[in-house]
Amino acid sequence: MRQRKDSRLVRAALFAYALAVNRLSVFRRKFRLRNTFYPRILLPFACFLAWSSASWSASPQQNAPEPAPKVSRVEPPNWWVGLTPEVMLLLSGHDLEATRVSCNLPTLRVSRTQATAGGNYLFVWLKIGADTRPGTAVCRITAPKGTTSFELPLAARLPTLGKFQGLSQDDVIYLIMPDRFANGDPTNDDPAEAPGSHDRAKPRAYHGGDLRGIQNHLPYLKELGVTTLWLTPIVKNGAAQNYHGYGAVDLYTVDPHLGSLKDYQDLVAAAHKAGMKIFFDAVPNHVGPRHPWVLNPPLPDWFHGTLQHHLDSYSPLKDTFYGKPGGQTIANDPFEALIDPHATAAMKQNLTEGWLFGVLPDMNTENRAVEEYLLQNSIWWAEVSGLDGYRADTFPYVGRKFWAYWHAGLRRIYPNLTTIGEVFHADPSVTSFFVGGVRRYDGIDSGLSTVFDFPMFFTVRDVLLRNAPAGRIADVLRHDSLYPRPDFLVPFFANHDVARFASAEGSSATKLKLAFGLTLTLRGIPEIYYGDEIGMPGGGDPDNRRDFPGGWLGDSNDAFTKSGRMRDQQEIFSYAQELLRIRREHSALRGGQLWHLSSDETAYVFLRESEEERVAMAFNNADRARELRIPLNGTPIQKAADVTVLLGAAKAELAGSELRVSMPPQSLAIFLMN
Ligand SMILES: [Ca+2]
Ligand SMILES: [Ca+2]
Repeated sequence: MRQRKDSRLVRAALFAYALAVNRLSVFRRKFRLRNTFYPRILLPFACFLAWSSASWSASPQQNAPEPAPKVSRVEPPNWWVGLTPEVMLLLSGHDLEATRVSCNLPTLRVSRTQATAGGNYLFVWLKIGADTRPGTAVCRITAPKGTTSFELPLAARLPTLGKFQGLSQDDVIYLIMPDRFANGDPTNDDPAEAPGSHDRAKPRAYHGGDLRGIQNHLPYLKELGVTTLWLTPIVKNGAAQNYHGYGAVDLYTVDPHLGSLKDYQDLVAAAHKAGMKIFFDAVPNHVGPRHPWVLNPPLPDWFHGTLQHHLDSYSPLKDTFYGKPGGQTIANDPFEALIDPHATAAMKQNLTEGWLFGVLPDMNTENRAVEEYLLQNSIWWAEVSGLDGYRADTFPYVGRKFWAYWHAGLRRIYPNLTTIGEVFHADPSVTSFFVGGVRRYDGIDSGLSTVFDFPMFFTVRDVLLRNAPAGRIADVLRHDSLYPRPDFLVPFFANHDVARFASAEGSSATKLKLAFGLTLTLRGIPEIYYGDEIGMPGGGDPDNRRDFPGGWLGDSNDAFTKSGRMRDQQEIFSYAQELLRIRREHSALRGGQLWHLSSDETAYVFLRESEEERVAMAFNNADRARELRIPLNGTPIQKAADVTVLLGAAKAELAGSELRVSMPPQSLAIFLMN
């Protein structure tokens, strides 16, 4: 299962690019490890995790349990009437070999139970009759060693108006890592249950940012002009270094460093009040290595494999399999086999059933109870908070039947919810395959609303930082025909898994502005990574997750306010703000059809056309001024009589059937065409 390391080392050595844009989040950090130091570091690291997880979870079981059934936990902890006809409860405890479970409300019916793991778990499927009234059900468990009971609060649904909104092309997403944005509540910095986890001097420790901090700065985000906040996972994580949220130990609790469930509910409500939306980062592929399930799974096949015996996620396919000698795949996982109708199960299994990086316990999403658990968990977070959509982590690593089931279950209740999948790949034929709205060769429609536009991400960075031909932008865009809804794609130039744009080799303030300009005018619903609007620096993970200046009491630089921003921060901020204002004021830049006008080695010019207006965007990547002559015959603006510059230092005029644009070096301009 680890035979791939040599070829990956070769790939890493040959393709510095893969390391320059390396995808280094919690998992992505391990990706780099596997490319460079895998045998030396990752293996001992995995052993350490296994050991620490073992010592952490096993200790409570060393005491012999009392000889009577006991319920220590109920998941979900509460539910709603009028939401679903049935709820599957997962009870944890001991001696739960129930012979009978019954609840005190006559409209609740226990349809089935299943005790597992020697009585450590009990599944209870509870039918909720249509005439059930809100209240707390008390359910009694009869087992061979005695009886016990548990409670299940069943609430009425709150009004749904203004919740579960989903996205439209009017939206702009802003990605926040809550631990690194703003500290709104210093009392939760170092929770008693995770002593010593807080240390701002350590890049992989918790820094104290929290949900309250985000809520406090909604006015700043509103002033910038973004509409939707995607927060990296807020569920409880189990290790001091899991500030990023991708190592869950409890899928029903807010991480205590970030605040309480009430804080999350307050944040969503405050965002909605401010006309903004909140996205939740869902991670059904895996939990953290310290999740108690790892040593004591609710079912023998709760995970794909066990801690001792599992596949890792590395594809057995060599790059040459698809004729890419030397590993032409760049900084992404080899998802090609997953979209290939001719690939055997063996060629796909590591990706969908392997433990990510050989470490992260992979949920057996083919198991019906696991499916149900994960869907209910997502319904619970939506219902309890009113959130507006899900970002779906590591999308290709999860079986497609699961995604179809998950989406169908969510959409039955929340038809407008938008979901955005992470498919970290440069090839649009790969990314588009995972989007829903169409049945693929396997007969499955994943249900996914859209994906992040990773092909455009790679291209924008290549063009701006490495002077790749500007025409490559048009080359990505021509593949839009592969997507059911290309107008819903999410273009971006940075996220929490890659080095900050401002610190990438070849970058400059000018290039950063160009990255904003392209991302905010191309089709789709753009995403901005927190701090890029003030040109925050940072290398790979975790350096790309520095604290937002001004988010902590005593920060000498407060970039949340105009007076506190340094001159270079303000320069980028006002440029991004201006672009967002222009986008807000011009329907063509949000939902308009995109037409190529001209494209070559260093320039790309395109038009956005809505019913109301036509807006042209010209981009010159050359380090010299350029005069562009763009023929307009046969374009939607062939009868244009007037051109007005909305943004940029370019000059434009109409001459006969031509648009003549003179552009300064490395510049971008937006024109209104009438
Ligand atoms: Ca805090
Ligand atoms: Ca998986």
